[in-house]
Amino acid sequence: MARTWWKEAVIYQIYPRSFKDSNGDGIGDLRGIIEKLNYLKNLGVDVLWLSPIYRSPNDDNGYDISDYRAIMEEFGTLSDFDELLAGIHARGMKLVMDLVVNHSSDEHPWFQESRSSKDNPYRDYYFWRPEPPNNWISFFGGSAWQHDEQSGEYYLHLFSRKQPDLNWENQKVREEVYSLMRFWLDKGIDGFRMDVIPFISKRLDWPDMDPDDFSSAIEQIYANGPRLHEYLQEMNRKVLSQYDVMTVGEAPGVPPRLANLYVGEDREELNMIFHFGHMMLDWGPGGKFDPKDWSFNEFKEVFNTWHKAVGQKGWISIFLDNHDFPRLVSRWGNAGEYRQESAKLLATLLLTMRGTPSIYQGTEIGMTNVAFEHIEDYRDLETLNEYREAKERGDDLDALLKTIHQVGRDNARTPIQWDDSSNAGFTTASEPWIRVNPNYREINVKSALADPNSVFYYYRHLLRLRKENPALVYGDYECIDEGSDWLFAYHRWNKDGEFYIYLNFSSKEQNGLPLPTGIRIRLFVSNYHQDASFKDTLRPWEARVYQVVR
Ligand code: ISL
Ligand code: CA
Repeated sequence: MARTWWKEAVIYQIYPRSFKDSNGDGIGDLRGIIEKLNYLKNLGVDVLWLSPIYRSPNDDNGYDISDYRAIMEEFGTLSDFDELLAGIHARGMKLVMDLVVNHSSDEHPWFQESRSSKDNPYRDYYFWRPEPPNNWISFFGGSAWQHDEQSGEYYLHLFSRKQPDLNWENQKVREEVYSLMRFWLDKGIDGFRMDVIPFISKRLDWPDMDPDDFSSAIEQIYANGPRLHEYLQEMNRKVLSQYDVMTVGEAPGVPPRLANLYVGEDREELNMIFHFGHMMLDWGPGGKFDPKDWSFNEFKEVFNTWHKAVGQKGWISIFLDNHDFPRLVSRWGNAGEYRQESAKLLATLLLTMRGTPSIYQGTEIGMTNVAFEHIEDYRDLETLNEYREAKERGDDLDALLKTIHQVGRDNARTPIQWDDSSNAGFTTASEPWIRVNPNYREINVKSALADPNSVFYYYRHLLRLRKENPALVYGDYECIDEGSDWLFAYHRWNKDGEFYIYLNFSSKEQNGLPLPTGIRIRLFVSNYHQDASFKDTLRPWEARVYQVVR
């Protein structure tokens, strides 16, 4: 496979609203990020991906953009942005911006014009119909068609009603997008993470969905529309190919068999996608608030299947949490007794799997889910809409609150815990925009930096090892645990090196580690102090990586 910088890089995702507040208004901002650049450099990540920082009324925390060429007032100014970009580049890191162009805000001038009358020149920038042509349900609840008083028609919104879907059929819309992309690329940014990019081409025969199976509709109805690849190729030809930048498409609804249509090296579309195989494994037909059981072997199978699907032709990005999902240690590890061990085990998976890893802010110190007792403490519109609808239906609200504690997006959106002072050192304001997780006195950056055994230093160590060992980036991958219900074990190898990785996904000591025979191996990294008596036993949440001595 061709070597490229974005395959070797490690991404760090910043959710600016919750990262660091520099001016005491309770909201994270660009100058807060500037303050912490040395911290991120010290961690050893290469690419900073910022969740949206554009002007926005914040119905969906910036994923609803009203001006693609301006910075959100709360976050700062364009000159703060220039300083941030220069500071990132001066440290040898790169900056990736979020590109949210499946929809805009309803407060964007395009939509203001579009809704003003049926013959406005911007009418066709969005999808208007006299009656809803189908039964589509929006991601954030209710019909995906919203009646608009002004012109008496309905417009399409796959997300909130303040996020109308842009009409990519219209060449003018596409040119507007390419032009705003050039605006940022010409400033010197290093790429884009593309929000719900598989949704931009709509099925214009407007097929009905199965109203009881939202999860299947994502793939069959919303994603992978008829003109999608034509659009991505056009975007690549007209914009991306003119710059040395990376792209990663957020790809809910893209099944493995379609992966290389997006990321195959011969396709000239995207460099990588974030797939949702493991992230939606626990979604029942009703979506995330309708959780279903899943098995550990299904979880492993996702990685195996995706590896086979992209093979030597394409590339993916690996992530285990982000701003839309629970904290990885609460979801797949043990956030209690074995918080540090399991956080390190998950770091091992993230950084030794094949693909470009993406670390979500706070994960490097093992931050956990939060369980607010009162719905009033939640901020995410998805959570609040679900709660309101459940109340209208007369559902059990205590049960829903428990589900929110498990799956809600605000789990990942509480402020970064910088130290043990009030509000975790995130802000000097008495009230941050969302409450800090009460466990900040124990879990925070300051204490992680003071403890050589912390999750932070484990990340830093592994990030270095990954840089020094191209086999961990480009090497082939094979799962070797044969369906164990506690062990995830795999082999990574190429001409440069060879590794065996063993991960005990349980809170029990486990025997019978299938170590390779007939070759010499040495312990390369582990999340426990090593003791020879544990040779083929793994302690709770123990992770061990062996290197083959050649
Ligand atoms: O968490 C989810 C909803 O339950 C995901 O399905 C999520 O909505 C989906 O992955 C798309 O996410 C992206 O686009 C949304 C935005 O709210 C998310 O924050 C963003 O990551 C709309 O722009
Ligand atoms: Ca601020």
